Amino acid sequence: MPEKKLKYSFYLGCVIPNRYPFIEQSVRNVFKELGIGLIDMQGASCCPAPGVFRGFSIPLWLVVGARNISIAEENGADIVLMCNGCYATLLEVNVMLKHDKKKRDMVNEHLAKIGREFKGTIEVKHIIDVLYYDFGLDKLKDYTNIKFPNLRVGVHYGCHILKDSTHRPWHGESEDPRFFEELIEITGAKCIDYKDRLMCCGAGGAVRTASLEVSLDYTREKLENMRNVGVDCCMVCCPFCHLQLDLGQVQVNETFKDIIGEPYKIPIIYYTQLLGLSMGMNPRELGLVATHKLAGVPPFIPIKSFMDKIKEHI
Ligand code: 9S8
Ligand code: 9S8
Ligand code: COM
Repeated sequence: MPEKKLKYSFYLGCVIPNRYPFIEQSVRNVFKELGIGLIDMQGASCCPAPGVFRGFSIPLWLVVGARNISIAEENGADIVLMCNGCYATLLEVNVMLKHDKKKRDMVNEHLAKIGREFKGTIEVKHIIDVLYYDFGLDKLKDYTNIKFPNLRVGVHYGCHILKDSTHRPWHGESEDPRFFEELIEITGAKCIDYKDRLMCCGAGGAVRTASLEVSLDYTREKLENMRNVGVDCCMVCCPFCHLQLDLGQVQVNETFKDIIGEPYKIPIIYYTQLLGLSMGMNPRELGLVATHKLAGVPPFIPIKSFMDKIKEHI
C-alpha cells in the first residue's frame, strides 16, 4: 500500500508575513520537494502571542487560539507552524481545551456567536516536529545530497520550542536537547557548542517591545558567546528569534558599540534554508539573497559570508 501523504493546515503567524516572508517561501518550497501537502488557513489571525496575550487574559488567549484551531479542524488537517511562540500558544490552547470541559464550554459559548466551535479533533506541530518525527530524520537524510562539513553552526533553539516540557514531543529532552543539532548535522554541518546555548534571544515575553535595551543586552550576550567559539552562522527555527538576532544584531552593534569591540556580523539562517541547500535547491527558492540594498528589508545582517562558505562545497 502506498504511504499516506502527509498534509497539514499551514499556520503563518504574524512575524513571517510581515517581516520575514522568505521563511514561508523556504518552508513551502522545501515541503513541496518532500511531498508534504500544505493547506492554507483562511481567515486565521494572530495566534495570539503567548508572552503577550496569555499574560493579560487567559480567557481571551484561549478564545482567539481556539478560533484559529477551529479553522484547521474545518480543513480536517493538523496544524504545522514555523514559530516557537505560535507553537506555545496553539499547542497549549489545544491541549488545555481538549482536557478541560469547563474551559471548552466557555470558549465555545463565545465561538458560537460567530458560528464556530472548538471540537478537539486535530494536533498542533512545529515544522521541526514534523520533519523530525512525522517525516522522519532517517528519511530526511536521504534527501540531503550536498554536505557542508566546513560549515560551523551556532544553534539557537529559542525558549518556546522546549518549554514548558509537559506537552512537547521531545521525550524529556527539554533540558539538554539534541534534536535540532541532529537535524542540522544531516546536512554535514558542524554544530559548535557555546556557552548558554539554550539562553533566550532576548525578544520573547514582550521584552523587546517593553524594554528594547534589556532585550538587546541578552542578544549581545548570545552573539558574544557564539563569536567566541567562531561560527559561520546562527541557525534558528523561530521568526521572532530570527528578527531579534538579525535586526536586533544591527541594533546591538549601535547600542553597545563602546563595549563590544568589532561589530557582530553573524548571518542568521532559518533551518529550512540550510535544509533546502543540502537538498540541492536553488538559493533563490529559499529566500537566500546574498546582498541587497533595499532599506527595511531582511536580512539586515548580510549573509554573503555564509553563502561563500556554502559555495566551497558545491
Ligand atoms: S502570531 Fe501574532 S505575534 Fe506571533 S509570530 Fe509567532 S507568535 Fe503567534
Ligand atoms: S523569541 Fe522565538 S522562542 Fe523566544 S522567548 Fe526566549 S527565545 Fe527568541
Ligand atoms: C516569542 C513569542 S517567540 S512571545 O513574545 O513570548 O509571545
